[in-house]
This record gives sequence, C-alpha cells and structure tokens, in this order.
Amino acid sequence: MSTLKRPLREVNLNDKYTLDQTEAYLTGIEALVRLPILQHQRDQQRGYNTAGFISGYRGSPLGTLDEALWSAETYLDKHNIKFVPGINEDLAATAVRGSQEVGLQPGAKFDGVFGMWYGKGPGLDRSLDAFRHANAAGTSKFGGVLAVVGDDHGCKSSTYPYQSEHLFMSMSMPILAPANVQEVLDLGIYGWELSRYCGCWVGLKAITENMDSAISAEIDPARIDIKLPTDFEMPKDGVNVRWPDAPLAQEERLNKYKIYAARAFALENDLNKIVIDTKKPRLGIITSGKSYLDVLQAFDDLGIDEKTAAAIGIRVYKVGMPWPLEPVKTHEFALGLHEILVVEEKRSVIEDQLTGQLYNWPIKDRPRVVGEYDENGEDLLTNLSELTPAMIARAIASRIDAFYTSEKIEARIKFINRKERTLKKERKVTERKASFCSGCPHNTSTEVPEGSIAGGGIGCHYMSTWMTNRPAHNFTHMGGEGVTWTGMAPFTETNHMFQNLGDGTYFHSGVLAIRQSVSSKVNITYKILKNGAVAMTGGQQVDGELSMPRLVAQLQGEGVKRIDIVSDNPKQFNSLKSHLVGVSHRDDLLVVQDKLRNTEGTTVLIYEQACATSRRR
Ligand SMILES: Cc1ncc(C[n+]2csc(CCOP(=O)(O)OP(=O)(O)O)c2C)c(N)n1
Ligand code: SF4
Repeated sequence: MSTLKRPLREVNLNDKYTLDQTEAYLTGIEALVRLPILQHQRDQQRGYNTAGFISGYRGSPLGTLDEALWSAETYLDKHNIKFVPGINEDLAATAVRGSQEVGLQPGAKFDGVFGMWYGKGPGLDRSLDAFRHANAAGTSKFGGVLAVVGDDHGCKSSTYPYQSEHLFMSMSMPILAPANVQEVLDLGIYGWELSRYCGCWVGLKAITENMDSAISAEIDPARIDIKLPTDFEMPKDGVNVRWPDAPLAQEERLNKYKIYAARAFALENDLNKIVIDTKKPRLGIITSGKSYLDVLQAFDDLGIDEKTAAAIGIRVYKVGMPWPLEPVKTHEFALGLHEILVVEEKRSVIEDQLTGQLYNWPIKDRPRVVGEYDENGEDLLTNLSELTPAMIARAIASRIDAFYTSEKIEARIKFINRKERTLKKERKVTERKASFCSGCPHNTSTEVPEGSIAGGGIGCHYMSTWMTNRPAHNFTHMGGEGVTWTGMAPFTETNHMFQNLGDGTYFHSGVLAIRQSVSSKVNITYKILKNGAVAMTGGQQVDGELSMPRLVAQLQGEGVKRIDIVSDNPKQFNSLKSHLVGVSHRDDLLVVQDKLRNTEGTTVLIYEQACATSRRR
C-alpha cells in the first residue's frame, strides 16, 4: 500500500468563494455568487475602484440564489458587493438601475458599480417597463448590468413554460446563453464587460440544468481576456448613461449604436465560434446554450466523433450570444455549406436572424436553412417544451442521410427509434400529483364553506387547484390574485368569491390586487395565508416586516370592509380585536368564512399558521 507523502490541502466549504487562480467545485447558483467576486477581483487588478450591487426576486431555477447570497455575505462584503433583495422583480430592476446612476450625482465613492438583477421568467415579464427604461438610459462605464433570468422551457416548476429571449430582444438587450456552469462564470464576465462597452443591460439565460448542476470550475479572475473592438465607431458622447437625456436620443443611441457595439464586441471576443470544422462543408449545425451540449450528446449517440464529423462534412457553430446574432462570423460559418440545421429550443431566435442574414446571398451560394421545420414545412425540431438528444440525433441523421450514412449510424438510429417506440407504448402509469407536506397549513386553510369557490394563486396553495375536494378555481399570475373577479362579477349570478393569497405574494404585489378589488367594490374575501414564509421557493422570510398588527393596519388603510384573523392561538391577537377585526380559533374557520361571504364588499380572512416544513427546518 502506498503512503500519502504530501498532506492533503485543507479544504473548506467556502473555498468556492475564497480560492483564487485555481478550480473550485460549485453549482450554477454558487457560480452566480462567485461571479461578482470575480468581477471585482478583475477590476482591482486593473486599478478600478468598483463596487457591486445585486437585487432581484426569487423563483425557480433561481429560487435559492438569495439564500446563497446571504450565506456568502462576509465574502461579498470584502469585495464591496451589496445584496439588497427586491420586494418584487420590477422594483429590484429599478434599484439595479440606480447602481448605474451613482456617478451622475455628487458624492460617488466608487469609479462604478456593476449591477446584477435576477428573477424568474414571469418576474422579467412584470418588469419590462423598468427594464426598457433602464436599458435605454444605459449603463455606466465602470459598472454594467447583468440580468439573470430563470427560464423553465419544460415548465417543470412554473405556471407556463418560459423563454426570455424575445422579451430581451424587444428591449434591444443582448442575450448570453451559457451551456454549463463554467460558462455561467465566463459569459457572466463577458456580460459585464460587454455591458460597460455597449451601454446595454445584458441578459444571461439561467436554466435548471445549469443552476442545479455542479462542476469543478476554473475561477482564475484573469481567465477571460477581454478585447475591445478597435474599429467600431462610437458616437462622440459615447453610449453610457448620462443626465439629462432625451428619449429620442436614447432610442438613437440604442438602436444605431449600442446593439451594433454589442455585435462588434461579440466578434472581437469570439462569443460565437466554429467548434467543429470541415474541409468539405456540407451540413452546418448552429446551436447555443444547453442545446449545444445536446448536439454533442446526439453526435455521441450516433457514434459520430469530431474527426468523423469533419470527415463527412459537418461544421458546428456554437453561439454564445444568440441575439443580436453577429453577422461576420455567422457568414464565415455559412460559407460553402449546402444546408444549415438550427438546433435551438422553443420559438426561433437564431433561425429567424440567420434566414434574414442569408436572404440576400446569391441563390447558388445560399445554404438551405432547416430547424423548426424541414424544407417541406414538416415539423423537424419542435418548438414546444424541450428538445432531447434523441430528437436531435434523429434530425441530424435525417439531414446527413442524403450524403452520408454508415452501418453504425443506421444501427444507432434503429436503436433510438426502438427506444422511443417503447417509451411511447401505453403503460400503466400511476400518477401521483404533488401535494401539501404533512402538517401544512394550506391543508386546512384552503377549505371553503359549501357552495363557495376560491380562486387559486401563486404559492404552495396553488396545489389546491388540482385537488378534487377543494373547489379552487383557476389562478392568475403572481400579484393578480382575485382581480379576475372584477371582470366576472358584473356578469354572473354568483354573488361572492374567496381568493387565496400567500403572505409572500401579498408582500410582493398582492396588496395592490386587494386595492383593486376594494376600488372595484366587488364582493370578495381574500384569504391571506400567513404561513410566515415564501414557502414554495425555499421558505425565505418576506423581504421586510409583515407582523400581524402591521398587516391588519395596512389592510384597514386599504379600506377593506372587515378582517377576521383565524389562528391556533387566537389569544395572542386579542389586542387587535375591534368591531371591524375579529379573532377566532381555526376550528371556526368555516363559520368565519360563512360570515365573511355574507358581508358586502372586499373582506379579508388572515389564516395564521406556520409553514410546517419551515418549522421542521
Ligand atoms: C412574478 C413571479 N415571481 C416569482 C415567482 C416564483 N414563485 C412561485 S411560488 C412563490 C412563493 C409564493 O409565496 P407565498 O405567496 O408566501 O405562498 P406559499 O408558497 O408560502 O404558500 C414564488 C416566489 C412567480 N411565480 N412569479
Ligand atoms: S412548504 Fe410549507 S406551505 Fe408549502 S406545502 Fe410544505 S408545509 Fe405547506
């Protein structure tokens, strides 16, 4: 048995935030914590006195980012990085915008502040106004903004499958698509540098596969060598944020310079690159992000290694910045190809830009483009849900079939088809829907008296919408709870409805929904499910104080007609009792609800019981 000559290096769980110039084992979420530290280290090495600012709102696949940032506070502090969670996404975006404006007023302590916004797809949806204005105003020269958005293509943990690219495009924001955890770090750094250079906010796509996986990543701050374009002509007054600033000047700066500056930066820094080349180009494959890894897996499944790919005429182009698609490198990729297969998930981003760029090529040189559909308009790579390596392998095999095949590929395709057929065969499936944890307050709180229905909403109580013994009706986006009733009530014989509303959602935006209902004078009873946690995303506290006295006072201020508190321990709230505020034991839940449904106007039931899982934690 050999003996260990050298003592093992001391290891620590926080190595990922403290080690330099080496590798560290980290998840995608942890990479997002390390990323601003890296940026600060890079700035220090260049003699810039910068700070960082992070704000956003939780939601999968970024549900645990805030916890990770809180637990790394000591390390972030050392690098002048401040994390202030938003109470919702659009206010978080507005705060991040502020980080770019520090230098516009006297008293700035730093050369610049680099900002990071994070949020789930629907959080981006609700924040477009904030984003559009912030992006048009621009970033500071030593700041820059990275907007990390959680995309859930397969709708595994969302109320709608989400893809962020088209929103970023609508705001003229460049988008970066990392393929793995290392690229979260690398493209993150490129993102901030790009943002400083071109003056835009830069989107960074985060998906579960990247956020929840872990690798030993290289964390040397000097790993990325940024090259600024030398031949791009900037406007005389540059592209960065300024004040005063007129809207039409912003539009011109954005759409005549900033986007083109982003393309020039992408070209200079090889954000898009040919990763497999061939001397006899036939089929080109253009892909980005996770789909790039799926393409490699598909090659592997087909038994095509890099050498074989080159030998049979395949060229692969990996796009790190899917929008705006940089045309010079794309031209180089397309040159000489007979056909290009675009492999991207969901609605087209690259394919539309590619066909636009190729349109004016002479017909004889112009490669055919297939992707979502083939040349006959038949489905090739669906734009629904997610792509799998098997789907991509079949598409690749069908495209190379015209000029190359081998026994190996045929055998592999037969195998893949057999496997898919078996998977599609009818099987006895026992479906088990997710349900409340044992001891969950929503088990009781979502019950309603006979004859009534309750609107569903965002949070763990959403699960009541698929329970047969709960008459929970539909749902809205986070913060819209109960407002559909404003549009229904005038047109139905039904006189009243209940609406479930988590306390996290109330704090995020739901209070405005209550204000709308009060203003609409509808008969509705909000059931605020006060479980003391934003439970579905990991049991965080709301981002501020939401004590019972404060909640009651706030609701009274909103003008609700009556409030009833229901609790296991009602005595603790006796001091809040008044002719408009009742306090009852939860055994009386149905009686209290019966009273409220017969009270005209907007009323509130506050159901107080802690999230069982948070208590167990
Ligand atoms: C705009 C938006 N941001 C974030 C999310 C992610 N999200 C889903 S459930 C949830 C927590 C809701 O918490 P709460 O209202 O307290 O309900 P609970 O889970 O505690 O029952 C969040 C933040 C979302 N769906 N929409
Ligand atoms: S996490 Fe908490 S609120 Fe959500 S289902 Fe479990 S016990 Fe209920």
